[in-house]
Amino acid sequence: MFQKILIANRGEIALRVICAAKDLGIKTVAVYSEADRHSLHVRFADEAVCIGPAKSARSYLDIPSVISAAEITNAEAIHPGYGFLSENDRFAEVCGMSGIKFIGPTPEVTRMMGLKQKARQVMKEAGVPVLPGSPEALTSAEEALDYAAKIGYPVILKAAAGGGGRGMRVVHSAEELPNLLAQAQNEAGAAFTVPDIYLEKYIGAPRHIEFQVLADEHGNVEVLGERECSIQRRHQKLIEEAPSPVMSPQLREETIAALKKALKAIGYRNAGTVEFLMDEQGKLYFIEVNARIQVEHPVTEMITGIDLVKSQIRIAAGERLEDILEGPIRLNGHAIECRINAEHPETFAPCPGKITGLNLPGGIGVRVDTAVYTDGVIPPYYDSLVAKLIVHGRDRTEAIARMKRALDMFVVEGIYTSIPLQRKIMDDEDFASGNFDTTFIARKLASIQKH
Ligand code: MV4
Repeated sequence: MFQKILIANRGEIALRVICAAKDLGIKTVAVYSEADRHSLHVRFADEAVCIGPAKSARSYLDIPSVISAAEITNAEAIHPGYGFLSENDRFAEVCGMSGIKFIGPTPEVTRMMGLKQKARQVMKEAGVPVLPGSPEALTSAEEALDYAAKIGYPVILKAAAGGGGRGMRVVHSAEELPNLLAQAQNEAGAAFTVPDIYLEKYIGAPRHIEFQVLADEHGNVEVLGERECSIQRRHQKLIEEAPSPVMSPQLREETIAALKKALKAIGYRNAGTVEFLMDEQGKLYFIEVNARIQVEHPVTEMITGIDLVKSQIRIAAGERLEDILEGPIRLNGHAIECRINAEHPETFAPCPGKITGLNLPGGIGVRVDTAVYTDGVIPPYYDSLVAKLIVHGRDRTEAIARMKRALDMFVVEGIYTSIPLQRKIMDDEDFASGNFDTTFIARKLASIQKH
């Protein structure tokens, strides 16, 4: 096992990795920007290195600064958290060249998963259902029109190197396709190193369901069930839960079997998430792989009892999944996470600032992952996540009741947060009955905000 690891991140996820390392008896090195000098990840790590100014391009995203910090502190491995350098294949490569273990997939796999059509192709070959689409990048409007005619409208244009919804265009008819293709190509050319665009069948009002995987360096893969992530606004998830209220045991088992085969074929290593869309018929279709630990990983931890971050570190140290997991994966009860953001409840504008008063909820079945404290400051330079409030119950009804009381007891003074919005969603009848999809927030926002 490693003696010392460096955490190339900040905020709640940096603290989360410090917790996992402490549980394993591993020393930790924090890195921080000048804006994060007084952050809890700096305070609770064994050592801390300032790596640059507030702007992340010159600190948390600066590969030479992060690598230097690892070298001067003799850290043997780097955990990238989520965001920042977590899916940067070049960073993983530089770690390797510097003799530092990157706690994540190999650079080759990260690169391949970043190319959406390539990922789609390997999934399809292993029997994971994918949407009908163009197998290669589109080379002309004529070619795109041919595919779209074959598949049937509506279709969606996506950037091969995109993700998270950037640069997508929905096409409803042949007339509008050439223009939308040109727009998508321009946008992708400006935003990504690979300008390619492909198309696939468009699903309106899908549910967003994702599967958590763990894979070791000996070719073993396990899938830890799914998460329901449909409650989102503009590609920012607000609420995640596990299991999905609409997943049947049979569909889960079929999907898990296909995913194990696919991930073994790819040579996937470490933790990862495989995203799917579910259509109105309840069919799942692969969309992309996230080769990192995700914000919403705690809901899976709560229903499996498995520490995913600790598992990541043990996998990177060469341990076998059978030794890490100690028996079959069991899905137990129901977990829900609310992302508490520093944002205006009506405009959603980020609201950084000083937290003048704070009460974190607790009690049975409640977990709070956060790096905030009274008189602490949320800086304007990074994302606006203040805390993740996670609850667990024997069933979904108990989990919702616990989320309501925990939100009621969650006090954050000095800044606006999404707590009031989350609390209202918990009272929504369609949320309670599990009757929702990715259009839920857009459809309900006006009426939710009125009450
Ligand atoms: C889609 C889709 C409908 N049909 N693909 C958005 C993020 C990116 N990961 C994929 N996304 C979508 N891909 C097809 N073929 C609808 C979306 C989508 C979406 C997906 C998941 C969660 C929220 C979403 C919000 C809008 C659109």
